[in-house]
Amino acid sequence: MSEDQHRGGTETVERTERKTQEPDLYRVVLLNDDYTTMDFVIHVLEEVFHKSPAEAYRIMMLVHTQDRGIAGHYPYEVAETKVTTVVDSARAAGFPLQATMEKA
Ligand code: TYC
Repeated sequence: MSEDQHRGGTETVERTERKTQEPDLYRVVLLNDDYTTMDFVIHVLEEVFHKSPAEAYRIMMLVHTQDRGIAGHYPYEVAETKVTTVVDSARAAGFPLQATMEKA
């Protein structure tokens, strides 16, 4: 028995936090437009967001019919880089495709 317990004192128990903190996540959202081709959006979803062809088609059609759709959830800087990659590659291909990020 410790000195504190023996004398009826209080004891502070310190424990090192073992769980690693999960980072805040951000949704990367693709927006619909009338000019970007469906094939280009599918290509972006496969190459930038690593979606399967079936999942890429599903998300593209969701954006096409609902005006927006989530491409994925990422930590802040990853989401930022993906938005830049999408917009830059769309511009390079001559498309107005837009992507944004928002806190999940
Ligand atoms: N609406 C476009 C078309 O009809 C296709 C499209 C889908 C564009 C998703 C952007 O994020 C988008 N060609």
